[in-house]
Formats: sequence, C-alpha cells, structure tokens
Amino acid sequence: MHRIEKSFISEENQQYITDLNKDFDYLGEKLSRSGLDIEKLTDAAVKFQIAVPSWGTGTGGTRFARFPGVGEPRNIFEKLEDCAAINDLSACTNSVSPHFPWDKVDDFSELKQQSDAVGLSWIAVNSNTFQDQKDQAHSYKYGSLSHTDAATRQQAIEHNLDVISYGQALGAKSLTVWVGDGSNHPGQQHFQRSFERYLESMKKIYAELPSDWEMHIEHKMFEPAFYSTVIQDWGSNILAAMELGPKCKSLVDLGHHAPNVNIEMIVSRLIQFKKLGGFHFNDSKYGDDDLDSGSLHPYQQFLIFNELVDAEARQQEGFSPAYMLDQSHNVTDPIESLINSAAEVQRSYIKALLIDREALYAHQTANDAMMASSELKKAFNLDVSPILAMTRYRAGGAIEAIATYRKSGYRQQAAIKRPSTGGNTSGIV
Ligand code: RM4
Ligand code: MN
Ligand code: MN
Repeated sequence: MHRIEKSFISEENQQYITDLNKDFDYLGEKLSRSGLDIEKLTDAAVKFQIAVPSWGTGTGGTRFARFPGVGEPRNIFEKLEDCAAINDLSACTNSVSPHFPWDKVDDFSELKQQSDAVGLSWIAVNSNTFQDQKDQAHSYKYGSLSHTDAATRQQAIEHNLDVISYGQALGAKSLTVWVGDGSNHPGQQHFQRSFERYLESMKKIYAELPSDWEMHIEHKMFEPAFYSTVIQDWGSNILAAMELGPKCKSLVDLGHHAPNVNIEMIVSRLIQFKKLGGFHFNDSKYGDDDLDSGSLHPYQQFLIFNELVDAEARQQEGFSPAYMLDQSHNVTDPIESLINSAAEVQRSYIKALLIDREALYAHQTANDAMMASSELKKAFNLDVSPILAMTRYRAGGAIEAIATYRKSGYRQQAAIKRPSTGGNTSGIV
C-alpha cells in the first residue's frame, strides 16, 4: 500500500518539538490560572475522532466542471490509502464513511482486511438513489423512495438494503439516507403524498435494520430539486425520525440549511429529544457549497460544540452523535483540506471544553447577557493550537501535518502510481 512512513513523520517532528513544548507549557500555565488542566484537555483531544467521507478524497467540482488533481484515487482501495495518510498525519480520523455504489467491491472481506491493516474502521454507510446507475431498471429522475411509481420505490428500498449488507461486511453500524427527491415546479408534487410515500419506503428499510444499527436521515433544503425537497429541513427530518422509531435519528449537514438559520439551536432540540444521529461538517457562504470546515464560520462551529459539550457534561441520555466531514474540494488537494478540516472541528471541541459551564449557567439564570456571551467569547478567543499539535504528536501524528504531507511527496508518488483513467464517479457532490 501507498503510505507515509511513521518513521518519516517522527523524524519531521524533531524540528518542531522544542518550540511546541515551550508553547504547550506556556499555554498550560495560562490555563491553570483559570483552573483548567491542559493534560486533561489533551487527553480529551486524543480521544476525539471524526470520520472522513470516502467521496471527499477526490476533487469534487461543481455542476459546471470538475478540474481533477493529479494522482486522484480511482477506487475505494486507493481512497482508503488516502484516508490512511490523512489519519497517519492528523491522528484524529480513524474511520471512513463509504458511499455505495461508488465504493462497491466484489470482495468486502478483502477491503476489510486492508482497512484493518491501516488501522481504519468503517462507519455510516451511505446509499445513493440520487443518480442513475447503468443497467438500472427504473430512473430516479422524478425521485426514489418517494417516487410515484411503486417499482421505482422498491428498487430504491432494495438498494438501501444492499447497502446495509455491505456495511455489515465492513463492520459499520449505521446507514445514512439522503435523497434528492423533490420538485422543481410549484404544483409538480403533492407535498403530503410524497412524504407519505417516503415514510412508507423508509419503514421497510427500518424494519430490516440490524438490531445494533441506527439509521440517520439527512435533510437538505435544495438541489437537485430547486423548489421543494421531500426532506427539506430539520422539521421534516425529525418528524420522519419520530415516525420511524428510536433507531432512526437526524443527521445535520451544516451546508443543508437556509442562510442564517440557527444551527446550534437545532442541535440542542435534537439532543433534547434523543434524535441527534450525527453531523456532516463543512462550511458554506451561499448554500451547500461544501467549503472546508471552519474556514468561514468558526464561531458557528464553536457554538455547535458548545451544545455538544454541554450535553456531554450533563450526561444527556441517548447522546452519542457520529462526527463526519462532508466537503467538496475544488481547488485544494483533498488530503490537505481533510487534514485541516478535521483539526478545525477538533479545535472547536477543545475550545468548547474551556467554557466555564457553572459560570455560564449562573449568568443565564441571572439574565446577564453580557457576561454569558463573554464567557463563550473568552473560550473561543483562546488559541488552543499547541494542544492540537501536542495531541497529534502524542498520538503518533505530525506536529505540522500539512508541511509534513507536502515534504513526504505522497501526492507526487500517487501521480505516478495512479495514472488517470479519465473518470471519477464520486465527483460533484
Ligand atoms: C449530498 C449530501 C450527502 C452526500 C452527497 C454526496 O449533498 O450532503 O451527504 O451523500 O452529497
Ligand atoms: Mn452530507
Ligand atoms: Mn451536501
């Protein structure tokens, strides 16, 4: 397998460790003045893991074009190599979320062996009924699980059941369902009937879910349907999840909301009703742009983690969300974007751990808006980079992950080993 040697990473770390130790000690001293233990924070950061989407390892592209990079992975085995490189450097991405049929192979035990060998596991298998595959009997042009035609719905149901069986072979424990079903013209679709058809189909999938699995529903405001989508918002999402049962939960993709929507409050509601299944982290300015996590709205991401850490601290029942990235990398090397994004999400988590919860609750009770918001800002404004770097170092990753990646020549070697085949099915997400 194409890999970055551990010995190379530790040699590279040597040039940074002296400065890191100084920065870490300084930060530790500063934090201790507020009663915070840097070692505890570092332990928490070591435990924090976020999954990489297999489809994110290739250049995404837009509806207009895709400009592929060199040495892109051409199949799931090569995507797995890239995921291993990301985890070897970042030390916080030890699982992969695959997408079918893009990642379908004949022998899943071989794939499982490869992932075991590089220390990666599989979580959240994704179904795809938003594209037609060749030799497919019924088209998804007018929908899939909610289609007006029963045979098309049945085909979409069976695909989801197939995906569950692939996931079982890989040791995954959840199915994520996102459908592009919706309409482009007012009047095109009967809102209630299409939602009823969707629920009827989903009930059939839910009934076949292995006992230790969860099913996660992902909503999306628009695209490819530009007037209405069947699972448009968190309202439709949680209604469907409640209708389906306790093993069905909502998944929050940050890019799938209307601009200015208060996502952190949605997260709080989902936590309260035991319906938070997980996240697809990314960032966006206009719509589902799938920009790198934290690249534009790091404060929003921090506020989301404020809710998550709060639930963790209160030991909220039924709280165990799955963290995943879901981004489209158009102009960067996907490996670099994924390394950076994972660290940015981890950063939000660590900063949220700095919040003095007792003080915050007291300010909330006293209706002291100024002090309550200052409490959050105090945590957000602290630079926790030394904790992130020390976490990578202690977990065997790279102190300077991007610089080490570039120096390793991984992409240049991939360009030689993986000559372009002209197509990458998972582009344009
Ligand atoms: C969608 C959505 C889903 C992902 C596809 C590829 O916009 O975010 O999570 O399965 O893209
Ligand atoms: Mn998504
Ligand atoms: Mn999306």
